[in-house]
Amino acid sequence: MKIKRTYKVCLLIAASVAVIHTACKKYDADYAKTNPDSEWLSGGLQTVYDQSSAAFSHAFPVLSENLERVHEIGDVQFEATFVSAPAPVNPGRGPIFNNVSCSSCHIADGRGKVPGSGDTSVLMLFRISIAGENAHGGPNPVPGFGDQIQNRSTLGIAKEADVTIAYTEQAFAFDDGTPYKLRFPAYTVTNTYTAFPGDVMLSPRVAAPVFGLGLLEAVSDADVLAKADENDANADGISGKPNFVWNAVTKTTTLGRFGWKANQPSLLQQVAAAYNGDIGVTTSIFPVESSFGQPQYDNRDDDYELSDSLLHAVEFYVKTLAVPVRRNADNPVVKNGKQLFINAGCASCHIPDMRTSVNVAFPAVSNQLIHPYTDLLLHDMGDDLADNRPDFKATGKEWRTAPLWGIGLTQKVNGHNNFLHDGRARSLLEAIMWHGGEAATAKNKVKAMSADERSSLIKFLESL
Ligand code: HEC
Ligand code: HEC
Ligand SMILES: [Ca+2]
Ligand SMILES: [Ca+2]
Ligand SMILES: [Ca+2]
Repeated sequence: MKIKRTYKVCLLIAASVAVIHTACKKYDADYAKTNPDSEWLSGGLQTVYDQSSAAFSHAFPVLSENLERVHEIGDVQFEATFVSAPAPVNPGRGPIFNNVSCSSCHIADGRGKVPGSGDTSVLMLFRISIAGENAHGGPNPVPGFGDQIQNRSTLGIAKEADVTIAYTEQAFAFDDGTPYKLRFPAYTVTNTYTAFPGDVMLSPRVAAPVFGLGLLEAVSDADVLAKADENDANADGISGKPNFVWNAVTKTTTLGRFGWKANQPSLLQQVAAAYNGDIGVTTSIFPVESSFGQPQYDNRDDDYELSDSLLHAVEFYVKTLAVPVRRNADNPVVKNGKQLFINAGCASCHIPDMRTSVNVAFPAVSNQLIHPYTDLLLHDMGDDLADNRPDFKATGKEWRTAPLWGIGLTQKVNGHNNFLHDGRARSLLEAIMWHGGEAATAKNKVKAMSADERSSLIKFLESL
C-alpha cells in the first residue's frame, strides 16, 4: 500500500513536469530518459514501476481516493476463499466448481501454470460443447455437463470429471541447424460422473493475466473494428476478425474482447461468468447454478450468492490493475529486437500502439496512449494450435492476439514461462515457434534468423 502511494506521487509529478528523472530517480535511473508519452509507459498514465513479483498487482496510480477504496474492496474479494453454503462469510461455492477463489487461478494477478504429464490442473479449465449453437449463436452445451468441466465439488456431491494431460515432444530445427523441441499436449477426460458423449469438443484454457484490462476495454469498438480485415482485402496474409458474442447484460450481440477467443464482451460479464462457472457462485447476471438440470444441482438459486456491489467491486478491481513499465527499452539489443519484431510481421497482429477513447465519466482510462501489443482480433493460428471448438464467431483455429505487455515479467511473477492458451510453450521462443496459419510467415522469419537475431527478439519480448 505504502509503495503504491509513492508510485502515485511519483507518476503524478512525472506527468506534470514531463520528466521522470527527478521524481523517480530512486526506482531506476533508466526511466530518467523517458517522458510519459513514450513507449516505456505501456499503460500510459496507468503504468507502475514495480518489477518485483507484485508487478501485476498494483492499482492504477492515477485514481481518486474513493475509487482506490473500491479497488481495495475488490482486491479483498478477488482473494476471498469461497466455502459451501450455509456459511457466514463468502458462502455459495459449488456444488461443482474449478477453484475456490479468483486469485487461486490468477496467481498474483498473473497467469496459471499447467501441470506436467499425467497430472490434472486447477489453474486451467476446459470449455466443452457439442456440434451446433445455442440460442445466442454460442457454444452448444454438452448434455449433463454444460459448457465447462467442473473438476471439483462440495462434500457429498459428484464432480463432473477429471482431465489429465500427456505431452509428447517433437524435435525441430531452425534454418541454421540449431535444434529445438515442442511438446504437444493431449487430453483425456476421466472419472466422469455419468456417460460422457463421444463427440465432445474440448478447449483447454489457462488462466490469463488480469492487469491492464480496463485500458483494453476503453479502446472504442470502432478502433478495434477499423483494424479488422476479415477477408484480407489488403492481401498481406493477415485477416483479423472481430468476435461478436452474446452480451447477457445488454441482451444483444456485441464485440467480444476478453478470454483467449475474445469470447466475453465486457469485464463485468467475464467476472460474473467466472463466479458462476469457475467457483459456482451466482450473481444477478448469471443467477442459475452451472449444475442446473444435473443431479448435482442444489436448488439454491433463490438468492444471488454474491451481491451486485461486490460483483461491481471485483469488476472494478480487474478494470483498474495497472500495467508494468518497460525495462531496458533503450538498450541497443532490445531496440534491434523491436525492429526484428516489426520486420518479421509480428506487429501486424501484436499492435504496439493504441489510444483509448475519451471518457469523461471515467477519466482514469480516458485518452491514453497504451502499448498492449494486441489488436483484440481473432486470427487463424493453424492446425497445431487449433482446439477445433468454435466459440461464437471464432472458429476452432482462431484465437485472440494475446497482449504482450508485461509478458517479460511472467517468470518473476508466476515462477514459470508457460505461454499460449493452454500453457504448452515453455519459453517465449517456443510460443513463437508454435505460431502457424496467418502467423506462419512471421514464424518462418524467426526460423530463418541467426542465433543473435533470435536472442535480440527474445530480449525485446522480455523488455515488455
Ligand atoms: C479455475 C481457474 C479460474 C478461476 C477460479 C478464475 N479464473 Fe479468470 N480466467 C481463467 C481462464 C482459464 C481464463 C480464460 C478464459 C477463456 O479464454 O474463456 C480466465 C480469464 C479471465 C479474465 C479475462 C482475461 C483476458 O485477458 O481476457 C478475467 C478478467 C478473469 N478471468 C477474472 C476472474 C475473476 C474476477 C475471477 C473470480 C471471480 C476468476 N477470473 C476466477 C481461469 C480462472
Ligand atoms: C496472425 C497474427 C499473429 C502474428 C503475425 C503473430 N502473433 Fe503472436 N500470437 C497471436 C495469437 C492469436 C496468439 C495466441 C495464440 C494461442 O494462445 O494459442 C499469440 C501469442 C503469442 C505469444 C504468447 C502470448 C501469451 O500470452 O501466451 C507470444 C510470445 C507471441 N505471440 C509473440 C509473437 C511474435 C514474436 C511474433 C512474430 C514473430 C508473433 N507473435 C506474430 C497472433 C499473432
Ligand atoms: Ca453456488
Ligand atoms: Ca459443467
Ligand atoms: Ca490483411
